[in-house]
Amino acid sequence: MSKVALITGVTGQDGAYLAEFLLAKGYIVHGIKRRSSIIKTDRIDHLYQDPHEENVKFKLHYGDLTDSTNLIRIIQETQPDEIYNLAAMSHVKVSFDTPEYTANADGLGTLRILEAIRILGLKKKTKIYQASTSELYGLVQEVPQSEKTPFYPRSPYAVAKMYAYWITVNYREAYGMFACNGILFNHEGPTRGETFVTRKITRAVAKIVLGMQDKLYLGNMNAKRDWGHAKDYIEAMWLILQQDEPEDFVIATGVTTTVRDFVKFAFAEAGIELEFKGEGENEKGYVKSCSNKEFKLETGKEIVAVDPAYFRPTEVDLLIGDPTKSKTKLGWKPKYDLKSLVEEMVASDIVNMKREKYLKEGGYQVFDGIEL
Ligand code: NDP
Ligand code: GDR
Repeated sequence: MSKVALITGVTGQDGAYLAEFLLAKGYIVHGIKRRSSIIKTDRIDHLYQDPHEENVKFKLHYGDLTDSTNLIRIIQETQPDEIYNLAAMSHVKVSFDTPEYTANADGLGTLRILEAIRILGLKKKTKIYQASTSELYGLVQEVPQSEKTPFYPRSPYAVAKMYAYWITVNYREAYGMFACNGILFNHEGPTRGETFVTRKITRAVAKIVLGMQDKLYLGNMNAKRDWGHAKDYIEAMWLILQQDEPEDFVIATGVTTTVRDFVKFAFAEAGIELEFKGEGENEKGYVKSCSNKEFKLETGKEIVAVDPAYFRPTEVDLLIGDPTKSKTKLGWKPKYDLKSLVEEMVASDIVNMKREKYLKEGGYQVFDGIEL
């Protein structure tokens, strides 16, 4: 008998990778997606199976984490062995603009899933993975950050996720549920949302070298993040639910890098050496040399600048995770390092942007997104 998994947030970066991973393991995968005015299933289109056919292994359901009746019904219908709660308003900066919604979806949404399991009498059957985050550590208390490091959240997003973290622990302790937190540090990839900093940078590298954009505007380039690849991290989610006992795990690489260095590494992938001058709001990045044979950028050209609009009211300055527990207990080991991550993201965005440029030049309308 195939195991059954239910993924909330299946249309997101992690949800799509996880669905693919679980299908390859022989699971029947149910995903919850939100209704939207245009179809936004690009990340899972390659997994789609016509529901009219027999033996369908991947099924989508309309739903929302803010609607308990809907969650109870879907969980009752699908009777999952494993639930991966990945759905969230996941953008830290946007959470300052939509704090109440973020608390509802990211905080109470988790409670709704846990309660649904309890109401439906599934607490002995269904294991739950909660997508917790390194944002919980917020204002630096100690480095590297481990499962024992105290939390000090610095955004409405992180505060909502802190509720989700503790309600998961509480339901485990109060009702004996197999409910676990994966405290995942930043993880990226070619399908990362376009407004997270890594993808914003790799898209800009591609657009700048192809002459489609002049400059990349960023916020705080001094922030340091422990960046890994989403493909490695979704495997850890699965491993967490395959343990004998429910526990919480930090998933990280243990290496931290500034946003500025990520910018340098990304442009270097396209053969452009950058030099930064100035400080704070006046810092700028210039072309020091360009060895790329296909694209030419003139030396001294200013291609990176700071826009304070991207600063956050309260920032998380330094994240660096201690993955010792996940390495020893889960046997988890990432396959990607930062170099191979940046390489893959830049190469993918150059292909994406070449296609976009070609279509535009051919007179086709291309939805380009809005720079945020
Ligand atoms: P994404 O932003 O790419 O995906 C979020 C998903 O949640 C999307 O499918 C989105 O749907 C869905 N969603 C948002 N709000 C709701 C709602 N109210 N009801 C139902 N679905 C909703 O995030 P990631 O894939 O990067 O992250 C997955 C999870 O892991 C998130 O909870 C995130 O907070 C957490 N996390 C992520 C890390 C990272 O570095 N990527 C690190 C640590 C934690 P739609 O497509 O319709 O917008
Ligand atoms: P983060 O990711 O907030 O860590 O949350 P993001 O990529 O948005 O920011 C990382 C750091 O880069 C700085 N930064 C900018 N960020 C964005 N988005 N845009 C900019 O122009 C810019 N310039 C500088 C930020 O200030 C920050 O310090 C991600 C999300 O996936 C969360 O859901 C997840 O929980 C955490 O990672 C772990």
